[in-house]
Amino acid sequence: MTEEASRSAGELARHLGVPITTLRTWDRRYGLGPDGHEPGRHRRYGKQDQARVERMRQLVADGVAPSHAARRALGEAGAPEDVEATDRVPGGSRDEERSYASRSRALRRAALALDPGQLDHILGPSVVEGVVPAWTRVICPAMRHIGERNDATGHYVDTEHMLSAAVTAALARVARPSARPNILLACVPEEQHTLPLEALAAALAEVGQPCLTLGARVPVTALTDAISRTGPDAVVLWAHLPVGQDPLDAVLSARPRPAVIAACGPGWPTTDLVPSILRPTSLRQAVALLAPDG
Ligand code: B12
Repeated sequence: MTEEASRSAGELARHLGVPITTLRTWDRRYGLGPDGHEPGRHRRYGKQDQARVERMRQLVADGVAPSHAARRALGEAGAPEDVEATDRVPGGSRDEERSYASRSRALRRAALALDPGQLDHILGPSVVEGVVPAWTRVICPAMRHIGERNDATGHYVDTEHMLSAAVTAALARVARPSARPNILLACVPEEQHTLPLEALAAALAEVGQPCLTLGARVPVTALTDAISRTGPDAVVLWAHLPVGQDPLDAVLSARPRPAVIAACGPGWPTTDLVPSILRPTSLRQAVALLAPDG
C-alpha cells in the first residue's frame, strides 16, 4: 500500500464526513482501526481499512446498531443481518412497547383536551426516562396523529400548537452540558418545524454532548456567520418542507468548513446530495453518528 493510497484518521474522517472521534471510538470499541499499526507511528488507514470503515458508516446510517454494524463490517461469520427499524428502541420488551403506546395515546388525548397539566404530567417523566424513546415512541406518534387530523379537517391548529409548546418545554428541561458546543443545529430558511432538532439537542445533552441550536428559519448568511464565529466540527440542518441545495452549498463553502455535515428531515432531495453529507433518518441514528461515545 503506497502512502498516497492510504489516509490518516483526519483525512478519512473528512472524506467520509464522520467526526474523527467517531473513527477513534469505532477503532477502540470494535477494532475497526488500521491493520498492522505499529506503536509510535502515525495511524494510516489502508485501502481495506477504509473500505471497512466506509461500510460501517453506511450500515450505521442505514439504522443498524453500531455493534452489529461493526461485526458485519469486519465480516464476522454469523453477524446479524437484520437492519433494525430506524426508530426501534433496542432491547425494548413487549411490555415497554405497550407502555409507550399507551402513554402516546394519553398524550394525544391530553392535547385534544387542551390540558397543559396532563401534557406535562406525561411528557416530564417520559423525557426523564430517555429522550430517544420519549421522542420516537411517545411524542412522534401523537404528533403524526394530530398532524393528520389537522390536515384532514383544517381544525386542531390549537391542539398542534399546544402540544408543540409542551414538547419544547419538556425537552428544554434536559440539563445541558456546560462544555463549549462543537455541534451546530439549525433549521433551513423558512423552516418552522424545530421540534426534531430540539429532540436532537436534548438527546445529545443527555449523553454529555453540548450543541448550539439556532432554531427556526435560519437565513443562509446567519448560518455561515455562526459557523465562522464558532467553528463547529459538525453542522446539522433540518428541512421538513421541500428545500433546495442552497443551504448545504453555503455550509460546504463556509470557513472553517465543518468536518461533518448532516442533512436531516424529509424536505431534502432524495438524490444528488454530495456523498460526504450524512443523511440520518432517525433521532437514534443522528445521536449514534454525532455522539458515538454516548
Ligand atoms: C408540529 C407541527 C407544526 C408546528 C411546528 C412547531 C415546532 N416548533 O416544530 C407548526 C404549527 C409551526 C407547523 C407549521 C406548519 N406546518 Co406543520 N406539522 C407539525 C407536525 C404535526 C409535527 C412536526 C414534527 O415535529 N414532526 C416530527 C415527527 C413527528 O414526524 P415523523 O414523520 O414521525 O418524522 C419522521 C422523520 O422526520 C424522522 N425524524 C423524526 N425526528 C427526527 C429527528 C432527527 C434528528 C432525525 C435525523 C430524523 C427524525 O423520523 C420519522 C420517521 O421517518 C407535522 C405532522 C408530521 N407528521 O410530521 C406537521 C407537518 C410537517 N406540517 C405541515 C404543514 C403543511 C405546515 C404548514 C405549512 C401549515 C400552514 N399552512 O401554515 C406550516 C409550515 C411552517 C413552515 N414554514 O415551516 C405538513 C407538511 C406537509 C409537507 N411535507 O409539505 C405536515 C406533515 C402536516 C400534514 N400532514 O399536512 N407545523
